Amino acid sequence: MIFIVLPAYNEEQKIGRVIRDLFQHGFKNIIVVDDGSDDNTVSEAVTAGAKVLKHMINRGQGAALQTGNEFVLQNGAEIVVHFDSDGQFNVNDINKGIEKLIEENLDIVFGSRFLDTRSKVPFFKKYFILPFSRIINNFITKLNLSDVHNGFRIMHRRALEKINITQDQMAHNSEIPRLVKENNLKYGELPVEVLYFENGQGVSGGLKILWDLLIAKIN
Ligand SMILES: Nc1nc2c(ncn2[C@@H]2O[C@H](COP(=O)(O)OP(=O)(O)O)[C@@H](O)[C@H]2O)c(=O)[nH]1
Ligand SMILES: [Mg+2]
Repeated sequence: MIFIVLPAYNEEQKIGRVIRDLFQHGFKNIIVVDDGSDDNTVSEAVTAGAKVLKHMINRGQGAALQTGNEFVLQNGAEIVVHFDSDGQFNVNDINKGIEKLIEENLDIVFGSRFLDTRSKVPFFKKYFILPFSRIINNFITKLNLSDVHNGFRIMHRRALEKINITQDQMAHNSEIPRLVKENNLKYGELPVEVLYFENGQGVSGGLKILWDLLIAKIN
């Protein structure tokens, strides 16, 4: 069984369309983890037909993914896809990733916006935040990933059973690769499209990730 997990925080404008798009592409088990949104994310997700799990307070994307992972594991997932609920990813990339996972017998596939030319990554993100992050991350995790802050990933049950996310905020982006290394899991990278219609986290978000990462390392 394939599950899609969508972490969501205040995504009422976009989440309905993302869920409908996933259903139209034949995905059936769509799990939204709402993280204490104070807008209509939950009702939009329910109306679009997703199953919604809720955190009563905002705990962060990492915590939401762990909630989603535990739920799908208990419900018989063979494969789980982590996918953003703001419409920045392309649903057409999912099947390519699942095929790669199966054909190459991988435990986890990481999405990367740097492996083809579809993503028009904003300048500051492309040349400052992400390269800096990549150097630190790959040093800490001992994995060689081209895109360390990409929310698109596909995990086989084998990886789900080993990867327990304890970083509630964005530092799970380095925790997951570290656990992949520690558990000797087989990984690959998939070119994925990331659409930019706004600036996402911007500069402060990027700095916050670096901060989380350093704290995680010190702890
Ligand atoms: N559950 C949860 N999801 C979050 C949180 N912050 C962001 N997200 C979701 O994670 C995804 C990516 O977040 P976004 O802010 O767009 O990050 P970016 O695109 O990587 O800059 C979106 O689906 C958000 O709704 C959070 O605190 N909790
Ligand atoms: Mg986004």
